[in-house]
Amino acid sequence: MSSAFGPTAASSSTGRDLRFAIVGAGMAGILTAIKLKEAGLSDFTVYEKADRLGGTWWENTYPGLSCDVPSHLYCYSFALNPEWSHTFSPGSEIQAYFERVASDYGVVPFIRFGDEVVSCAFDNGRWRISTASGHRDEVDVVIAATGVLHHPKYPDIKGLDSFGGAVFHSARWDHGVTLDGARVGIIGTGSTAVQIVSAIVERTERLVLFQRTAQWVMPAMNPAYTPEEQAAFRRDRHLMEELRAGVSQLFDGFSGAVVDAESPQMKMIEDACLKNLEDNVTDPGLRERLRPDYRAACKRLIVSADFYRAIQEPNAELVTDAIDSVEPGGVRTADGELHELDVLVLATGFKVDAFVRPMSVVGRDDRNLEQAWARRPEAYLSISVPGFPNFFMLNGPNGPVGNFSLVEVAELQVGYIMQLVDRLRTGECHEISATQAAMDRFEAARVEAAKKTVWATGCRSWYLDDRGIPAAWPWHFGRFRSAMVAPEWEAYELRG
Ligand code: N01
Repeated sequence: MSSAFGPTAASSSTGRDLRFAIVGAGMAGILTAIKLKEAGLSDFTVYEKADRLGGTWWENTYPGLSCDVPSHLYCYSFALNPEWSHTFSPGSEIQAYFERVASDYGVVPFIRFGDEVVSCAFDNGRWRISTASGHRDEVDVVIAATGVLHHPKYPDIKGLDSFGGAVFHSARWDHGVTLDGARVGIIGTGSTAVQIVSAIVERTERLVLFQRTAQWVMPAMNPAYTPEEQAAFRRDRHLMEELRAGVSQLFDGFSGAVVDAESPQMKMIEDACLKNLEDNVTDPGLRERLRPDYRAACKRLIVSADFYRAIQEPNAELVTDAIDSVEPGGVRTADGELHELDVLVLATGFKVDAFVRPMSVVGRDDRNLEQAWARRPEAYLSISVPGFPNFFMLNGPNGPVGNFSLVEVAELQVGYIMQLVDRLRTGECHEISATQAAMDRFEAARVEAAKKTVWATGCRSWYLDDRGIPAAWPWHFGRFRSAMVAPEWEAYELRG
């Protein structure tokens, strides 16, 4: 089979044999495995620390989990799925999809489950890999597909450990804890908390949502596909392609809006969110407490059909007083009130600047990634770090993150990385990494552009780095697509 990404290693019968390690068997790792195999580069192992593939979709099992990117876009372009149940299908369906595709494309046997890569060291032209179990490997190329929203961020709240009921992070959901008839508190109002609130409010005796910052909520219906629609998708793949192209275009429009805070499109998004609030929250006091005091889409935009309905249920309470402490009986707020609870859910987000860490990565001249990232994580086009040859990242630092399909992003990145790999495979060079000059130029332009995005208009969000600058691709998504078509070779140092 030939690759969809132009001339590949598969076309060269005289090329070098390369061995690869893929780190992570989530959406991006499975994708990479499929593309390597398609290109005839079958000497690879996918290292996965969990016992199952799926990454974030395997780890997150909270009630209401779904993807706020429509399913026909949040799937591989080469494995469209006529069976999606909804516009925004639930997480369990997405997990099943990745498992089925991995199986259909024959990459499951390549995965080493339950073994975490703890270190990668570049030595004499190859990467030495060590895992937690003591397993060793030596490879020519490492492709890190370790995800972004991966390490739970626990809040630093006085007395949290003293809570007498069940307490857990949203990404470590404890399904042994009953919610039916319980008094449940949720800390956080991000995409996760909003999905949980909508899913569980009716089961609880009382639901208390602790809001530090109000959110803009974009309304979006989530209709189920009818059996007739699914049958039509099965019969005619073009229908899915058309649907996907339409949704992709909508997201392109969104990307154009968010990178230009003053654009008319941004105004339309803000108006739609505002209308959602005005039309759907009846109590004026509650409406004011739900009204954000910053620009729409400055934080990651919440997409929800039913959050406002859920928070207006008679057993739901929105608490906007700051949390003072947690006590055995519940959460005490700054006004002195104790909110008595049986269950406390920490929907407090993720440490987003870890990327491949805590894996130790030692590049050329014994320089490690901690040193290279001493200021903050940086990578040329979010893929390659100077001095770390043949080490490529998917969804690495400063890539497109804001309400896009990360599947589309990863597919574009894999296509690009395959072209870097081709240079190695054909023997044109033995080591390839971005130059420091290219990295610096890219980063300087990125930071300047990031300052003009809506993410930089004054709010707290996980998009912002330690300087308050958005750590994201700050241009239109079309520019990302163009950048991924082919490497600019002068940005790379090719050795050997
Ligand atoms: O996390 P978040 P998330 N006291 O970081 C609050 C993706 N995702 O898990 O806003 C009180 O967005 C914090 O308050 P504030 C998506 O990319 C996708 O919800 O900082 N509150 C905030 O409200 C998303 O953006 C889907 O003032 C505290 C919340 O916790 C990303 O995951 C679904 C606090 C954290 O929000 C992360 O979303 C779900 C404290 N000490 C998630 N500390 C899709 O549908 C934190 N907070 C694709």
